[in-house]
Amino acid sequence: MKLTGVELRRISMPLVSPFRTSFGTETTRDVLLVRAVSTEAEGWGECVAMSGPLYSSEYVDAAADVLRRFFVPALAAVESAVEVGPALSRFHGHRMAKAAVETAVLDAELRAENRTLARELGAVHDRVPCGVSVGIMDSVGELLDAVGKYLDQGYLRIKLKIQPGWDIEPIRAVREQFGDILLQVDANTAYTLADARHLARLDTFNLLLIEQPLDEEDILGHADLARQIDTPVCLDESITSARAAAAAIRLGACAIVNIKPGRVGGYLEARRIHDVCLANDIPVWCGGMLETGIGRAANIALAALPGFTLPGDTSASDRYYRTDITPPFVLDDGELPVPTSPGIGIDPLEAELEAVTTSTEWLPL
Ligand code: OSB
Ligand code: MG
Repeated sequence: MKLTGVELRRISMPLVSPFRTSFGTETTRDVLLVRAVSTEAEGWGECVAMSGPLYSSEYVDAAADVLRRFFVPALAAVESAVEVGPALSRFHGHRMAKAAVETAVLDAELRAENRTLARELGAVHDRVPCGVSVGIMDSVGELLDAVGKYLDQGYLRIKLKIQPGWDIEPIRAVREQFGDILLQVDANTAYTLADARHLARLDTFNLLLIEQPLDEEDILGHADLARQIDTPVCLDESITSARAAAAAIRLGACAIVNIKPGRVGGYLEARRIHDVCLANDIPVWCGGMLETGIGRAANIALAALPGFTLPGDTSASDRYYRTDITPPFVLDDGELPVPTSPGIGIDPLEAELEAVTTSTEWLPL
């Protein structure tokens, strides 16, 4: 496969409702899409970087810049997706940008060979169970309304965003109102080890896990915390590679791992993390970054691998967007179907894509 160029496309996607976390509130997703064009096929990748460096150090303008100036020009001799990582390995960091372009090349390659991403990665299911991530709200009443609506829609697991001042009370209220549902929480690094005794108060709520309570670099802190609380600790932000996952597991910093392909540099590294976790009996689940249908399709393929034993943040399109840029993913009995067409298995809808596009840039190779 010979790459002829890469298109960077920025789109602006209003969310159906503001999504509030401990690091900020998102009302419109500013997404960078990457389209890799080869002599035989073209492929898509979605960059998960957000508008500001709040979830991680990456942000969407930086991703576009590093792709334009460094990554795309370095791909001139690349003939396969497995060559993208090595071609970019001298550049530090920027895993979200790397993931987007590697995914676009992988999608193009798989389409050219008429193979699906799910099969390529080693998927063993044709449907995946879905959870939903519920943001911080202004009141507990508002939260209960939101959770009730999602449960009515069939979501199999609820994740509550928490932060100091929004933890015990909303969790207790959800448990009291909805009983024995699968329930977990995500702090996005909002606590410190000094909060260990406070976080031990969550033990009584029988949560599936607490996600990333401490700073992303604080692996030892998570290991210490894990010894002081009964709720299983899950890492998100800290897991930047298979090597980081192996270290966190060895140190006892996590009992469960959230795998986000964008955060770790792509689907090939995501599969390596899955393999490391499976070999260590560490359950994994597929996280999300409020993706459009492009990123969602690929995430669902990954979530169909055997180690993904917990429902993911792989919600239906209408949880995020009134109109998606692809045919929507629709929840069926709490599950989404794994795409069966070649590559990521879905194509953008031309009119919908044009309607939300704010800029495009063609980078010839
Ligand atoms: O920490 O998992 C997170 C969204 C944006 C950034 C970080 C996170 C999230 C979510 C929502 O929790 C996941 C989704 O539904 O896509
Ligand atoms: Mg998280």
